[in-house]
Amino acid sequence: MGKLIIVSNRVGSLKDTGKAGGLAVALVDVLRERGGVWFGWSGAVSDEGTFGEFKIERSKQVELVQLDINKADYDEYYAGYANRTLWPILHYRLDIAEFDRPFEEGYRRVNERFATRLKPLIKPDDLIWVHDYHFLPFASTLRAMGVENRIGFFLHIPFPSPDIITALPRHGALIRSMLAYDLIGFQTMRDRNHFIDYLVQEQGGRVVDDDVVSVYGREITVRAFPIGIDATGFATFPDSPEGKRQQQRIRQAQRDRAQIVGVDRIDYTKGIPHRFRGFERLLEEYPENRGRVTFLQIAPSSRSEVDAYADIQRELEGLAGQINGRFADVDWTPIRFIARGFPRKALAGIYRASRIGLVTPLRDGMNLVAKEYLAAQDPENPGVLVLSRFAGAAEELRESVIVNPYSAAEVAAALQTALQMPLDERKSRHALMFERIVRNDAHNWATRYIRALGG
Ligand code: ADQ
Repeated sequence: MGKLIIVSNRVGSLKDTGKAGGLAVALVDVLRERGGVWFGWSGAVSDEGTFGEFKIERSKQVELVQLDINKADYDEYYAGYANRTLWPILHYRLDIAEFDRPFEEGYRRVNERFATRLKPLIKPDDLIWVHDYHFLPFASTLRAMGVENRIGFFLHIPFPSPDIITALPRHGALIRSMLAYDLIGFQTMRDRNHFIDYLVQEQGGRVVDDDVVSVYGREITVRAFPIGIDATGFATFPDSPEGKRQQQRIRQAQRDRAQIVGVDRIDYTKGIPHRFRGFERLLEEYPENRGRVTFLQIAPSSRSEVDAYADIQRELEGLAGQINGRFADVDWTPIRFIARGFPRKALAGIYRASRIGLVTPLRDGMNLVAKEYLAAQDPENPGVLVLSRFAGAAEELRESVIVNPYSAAEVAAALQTALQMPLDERKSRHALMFERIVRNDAHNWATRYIRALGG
């Protein structure tokens, strides 16, 4: 059996410092099981590290191999094509996507350089698993260098319908380059179906078997692999000292008020301003909640070098101020907005102390916060998940209260339903979903994918 090679933009860590998500931990686990390499960008921008030595970290059959990129790569590949072109398009935001020839050029260049640097590390029986939108053409670059190994791809973010993808200049060449993979995985059936529709409508593909598409003389497996979290592990975090401390702080400050919680990276896809308006509508239309319900939004900034992100924090501060100004009382602040991250165990305590998890992205590949919120609940007295229909997680978490995040009225009504939900119903809904996220946890997800790839 050959080793496993994982390629992704950022590489996980070998030490579980409590900051890494369950996903990185699960991938290191599967790398340990068969021996492997995790290959990607170091996160550093420099001219020396770009063509020179790798940064290598080794422990127990696993090697992390990292490479720097230079300033032009950062601007064109990372901040450019990945985050200003592909990220918005794949999240259905044609209106803010930027198309720029140097971005495409930088994207191709970094894919080629990374493939060239990886090539000498590949042995004939190795399995190669490439992750996410940063590396769509990676396999085709490897194939051009003569690599014949099994190569799989998994997209962590949505894949929209052909109507949207075809608005991307030169989409034909880009998507065609993906056909060098043997297995292409998506988060949901919806994404998978969109991709197959695209192949059929735009590239002359033909579905030959359940999950197999024949296109340009190759057969490619296209399947949904909904990603999971380490649900059993996360379920123990609220009872850790840090988890308990957060619960205590919240209970002391909130007394018997019900807390609604939102946790996101600041990103226009997460629908945070819409969520604030939904909460405002709750206070308007269901005034019995005034003084009794609070909303805590935790949202550290991300990708602030991209213009579309820079303004969101200010918008949220403005909205919170406005809503608080309108409804607050001497002993009650309706919205608390915290613009920084929390360690995972603290986060678990915050989830546990919250009566509602409010997860309302406008588009999301999966959304792991929804699953973490469920995992952190007390099964004897669980809170309620209010979940956007546009999160990939909505395909699996059908017992949550599903909403249209664009409608403030619908979000308000869903919050009211959740606030009034009787204990029995909360318990039965939670039990069904918890069982499902335990069964399909991060480790199982990775194992199923690798098996499908031929491992
Ligand atoms: P993201 O867009 O980053 O991931 P998500 O799935 O919600 O979104 O994962 C975010 C992770 O970061 C969670 O583990 C969460 O706990 C953590 N996090 C977020 N805000 C935090 C905060 N304030 N403090 C501490 N931790 C915080 C992309 C796709 C998703 C897909 C994942 C995995 O956009 O749709 O689910 O990859 O495939």
